[in-house]
Amino acid sequence: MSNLTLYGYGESVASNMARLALSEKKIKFNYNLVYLESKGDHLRDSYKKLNPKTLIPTLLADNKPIPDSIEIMKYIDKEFPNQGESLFPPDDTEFNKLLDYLFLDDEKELGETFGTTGGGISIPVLARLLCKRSFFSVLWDYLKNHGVNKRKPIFIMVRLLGGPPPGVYKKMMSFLAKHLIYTENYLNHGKQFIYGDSYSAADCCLTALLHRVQEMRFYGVFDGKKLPNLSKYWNNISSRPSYTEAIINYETGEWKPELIGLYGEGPNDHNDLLWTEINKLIEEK
Ligand SMILES: N[C@@H](CCC(=O)N[C@@H](CS)C(=O)NCC(=O)O)C(=O)O
Repeated sequence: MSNLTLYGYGESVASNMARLALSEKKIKFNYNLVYLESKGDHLRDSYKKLNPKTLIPTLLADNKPIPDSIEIMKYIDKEFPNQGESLFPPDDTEFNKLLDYLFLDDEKELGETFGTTGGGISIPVLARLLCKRSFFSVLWDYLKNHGVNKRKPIFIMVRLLGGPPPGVYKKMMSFLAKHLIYTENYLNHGKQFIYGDSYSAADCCLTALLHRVQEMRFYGVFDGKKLPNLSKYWNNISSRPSYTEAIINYETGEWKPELIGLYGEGPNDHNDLLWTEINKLIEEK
């Protein structure tokens, strides 16, 4: 059996996807916490050697680094075929299309897919964490060390403004509304999981995304009223042991105070806008 170490961060959508997969496959691993915006641990040379894009997660398997959540899922599914859930159906174009839509694709624009929207809706918290560091250390670190060129100006701008650039978060609400409705309709198939009757890598992605929706205090999405399929799906998926094991148990605690600072005990300040967008789409149908 290989010796596995995961490099990840608690409140990270892509790390949650990989940890869910490890949990569903009942695989034990060592864990290395890499602090992102608040400290910039992922931008250090030692981590860049493992993951040249300076993104998390990375799985170290017998000293071989495997960057990217989907690659990690593929690797463990192949290495441990008879353990836990089987995450990938044999070559299936429809499944691959769904996965492309749900995973956090760092080549795509924020909002383009559900996966990248998970990053977009997180910006208010990321901004506050970045603001724990001086503007010049963020500027220097991201310009010099970040491995994805198109992310550099985004993080620097967000640090400068202390929040999302004007209009960007509003735009994220219309993307999020669109993706929630798309997923709600996809689930019209009435099956237990997003790709049918068995749990798959697509569920790892969707669970992490829906958790982020809830974490960012978008209320009413899972109350069963307007999006009944999503609510049913969420109840099912969040009651699996993997949800606690892979997501809740790994929270660093860095996000909670920032969310309270942003929204107190209430909903996201764009919650009403999200619902205006969702209602518009429901009426158009
Ligand atoms: N395609 C990658 C995306 C990974 C990714 O974007 N990770 C985020 C955290 S969820 C990250 O490392 N952000 C830090 C940064 O870009 O500086 C994957 O699925 O693993």
